[in-house]
Amino acid sequence: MKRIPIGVILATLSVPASATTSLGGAGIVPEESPPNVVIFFTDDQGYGDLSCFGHPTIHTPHLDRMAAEGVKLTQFYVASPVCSPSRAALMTGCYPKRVGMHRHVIFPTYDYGLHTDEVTIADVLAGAGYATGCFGKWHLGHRDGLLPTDQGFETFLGTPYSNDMSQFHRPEGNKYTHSLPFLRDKTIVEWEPDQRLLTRRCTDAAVEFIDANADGPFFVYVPHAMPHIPLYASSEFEGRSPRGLYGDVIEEIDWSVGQVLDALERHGLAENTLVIFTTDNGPWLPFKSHGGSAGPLAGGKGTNLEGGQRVPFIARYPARIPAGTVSRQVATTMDLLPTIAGLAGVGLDSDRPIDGHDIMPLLEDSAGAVSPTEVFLYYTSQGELAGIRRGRWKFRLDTGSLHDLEVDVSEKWNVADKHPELVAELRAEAISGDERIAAAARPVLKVPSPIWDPAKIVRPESAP
Ligand SMILES: [Ca+2]
Repeated sequence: MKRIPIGVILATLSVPASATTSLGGAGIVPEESPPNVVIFFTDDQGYGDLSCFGHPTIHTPHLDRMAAEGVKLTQFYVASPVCSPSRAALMTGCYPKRVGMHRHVIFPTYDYGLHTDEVTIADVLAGAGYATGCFGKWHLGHRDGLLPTDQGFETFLGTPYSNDMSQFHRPEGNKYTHSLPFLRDKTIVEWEPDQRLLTRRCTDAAVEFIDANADGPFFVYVPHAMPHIPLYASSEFEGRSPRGLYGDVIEEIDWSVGQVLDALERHGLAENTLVIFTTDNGPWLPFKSHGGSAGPLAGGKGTNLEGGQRVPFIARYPARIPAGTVSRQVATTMDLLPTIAGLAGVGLDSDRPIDGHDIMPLLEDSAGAVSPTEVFLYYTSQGELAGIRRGRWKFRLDTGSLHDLEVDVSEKWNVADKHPELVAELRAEAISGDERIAAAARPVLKVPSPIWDPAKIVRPESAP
C-alpha cells in the first residue's frame, strides 16, 4: 500500500463529494460533482499528425470533433523529448529531474522506476474515490513495486515498456535478447502479443472499464503503444490511409478516441468528463515514413527543437470548457496533475513540491487567461539542461542560439547576436532554475529482483 500524502487525506475526509477545497490558493469551488477524467497519451506522435493540427492526408474525425467541442492548445510542451522522463512528468506534475527520472528511458534490464512515494495523478484521484485504470504502455518501471498497480491504478492492461523492446520487433539491428510481455495488472497474460491488436485491445479494455464504473467518478489513462515503431494497425485500418501505415495507425488511434467518446455519451457522461488527448514526445524522424511529422516545427523525438517537445493537445469538458476554442498560451504536461487535482477537490502535499500549475483558467478562457508558466526548461533525452523558454524567447545552452518563437516557430533565425543581454539573462535563469530542481531532487526506487526473466524468449505465434 502506498503512502497517501497528508494533504490528500485531509481533503478527501473533510470535504463532501459535491464541494471542494482550494488548491494552492486557487479557490476553485465547482458546484457539480467532480468530473471523470480520460487521458490519451500516444507515443511519438508529431505536432502535425492530426487533421485538426494541419495534416493534409491523415483523417482524424473523432479528434477533430473533440477539438471542435473543446479547446486546442498550440504551445503545449512535454518535459522531455523521450518516453520515460516525459511520462514521469505527466504522472507527477514535476520535471523528470525532480523525481530522478531524467536519465533517458527505462530499458528492460533496468532495476529502477518512478518512486512509489511520488504522488501520481492516479494516486490523487484514487484518494478522492475515483476508479482508476491504465490501458496501454507504462514505461515508468516494470519490476514488482513499480507497475501501474503500484502507482495508484486499480488495474492495468498493456506493455510495461516500448513495443520495440523485443528481439522480434526492430526493423534494424536488434540489441534486445528477450520477448515483449503483455500484462494484466502484474500478471503476464501473453508473450509477444500480436501488435496489430494493441490499439484495439487497450481501447476495448478502456471502454469496458468505463462501462463497469459508469456510476463514477473514474480516471481512465490510455497511453497507446502506437505510433511508436514498429508500426502496427489492425486489419480494419491497415491500407486505409493515403499517408501509409503511419496514417493507418493514427486513424486507428482516432477510432479509439471515438470509441471512448461514444461510451461516455452512451452513459450520459460526456458533459462532466474531461477528455485530454496529447502525446509523450515528437515524431521519430529517422524512421522516415514510419515516423510522424512535426508540421511547421523543426526536429523531432530526442531533440530539444520544438518538434521534439511541442505536441498536439486537445481538451474536451463541455461542462466547463467552451467549444471550438484555441489557446496560444504556453502549458505543459506538468500542469495536468494540479489541474485535475483542483477539479477533484484534492489539496496537494506541500512537502512534495511540484512544477506544474493549475491551467483550468486557461482551458476555460482561451481568449483572456494568461499562462501561469513563466519559465519552461528544456532537458536533453539524457536529462541535461538544454535551454529555456520565457515568454516568446527560447534560448539554447548547447547551441547558444536565441529564437523568437512567436515569429520563428521553425527556429530558423538565430538572433542571439542582437540581444546579448537577454542571452546572458536567460542563460543565468536556466542554470539557476535547474540548480533549484537538482538541489531538491528526489530519488527513484530500485527493486532488486525482476518478476520475470528479462532474457525470456518466446516466439510470436501470430504477429508478423
Ligand atoms: Ca515516446
